[in-house]
Amino acid sequence: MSQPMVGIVMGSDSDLPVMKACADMLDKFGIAYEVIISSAHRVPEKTAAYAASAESRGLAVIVAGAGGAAHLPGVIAALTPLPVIGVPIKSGALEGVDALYAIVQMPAGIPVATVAINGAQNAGILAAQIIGTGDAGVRARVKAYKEDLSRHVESKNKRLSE
Ligand code: RP5
Repeated sequence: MSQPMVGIVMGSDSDLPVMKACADMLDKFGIAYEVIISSAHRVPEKTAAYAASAESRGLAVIVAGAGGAAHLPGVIAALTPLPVIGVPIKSGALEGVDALYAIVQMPAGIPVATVAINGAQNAGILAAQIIGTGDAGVRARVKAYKEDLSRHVESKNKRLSE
């Protein structure tokens, strides 16, 4: 098993069905990752220890997903120099808008790169793009992925004009 480059963290196992899309993208780009459940509220010490050790354990990027009062990405970002991507998870009465606001409205000095509500797929792509800045192989796979997207749109246009 190769050294994980991305830590995928989520507040609850109920977030797993959404966060799987991030893992699927990393699989596609050939990037090793680890997955853990660690809530900023239910297990704050575990979350702090995870964030504080992430850099020395060789991670390059952390993707953190949480719903509701979603403090997980921000707390992790406060405790690591690594880039943190936050995924607001749709849950409860406010359906993810609460999580979006909690994750995106970080104070100056502690950024979290926030994707859309349930946007775990984009979080995986963004993590690959960050890793790709220093890894030509990953960058080439991201490029190929984007070319595929554009071919897909063009094939739809072609069908429309037939
Ligand atoms: C958050 O509360 C989790 O990230 C999850 O999205 C939400 C609900 O958690 P569970 O009650 O399903 O464990 O902390």
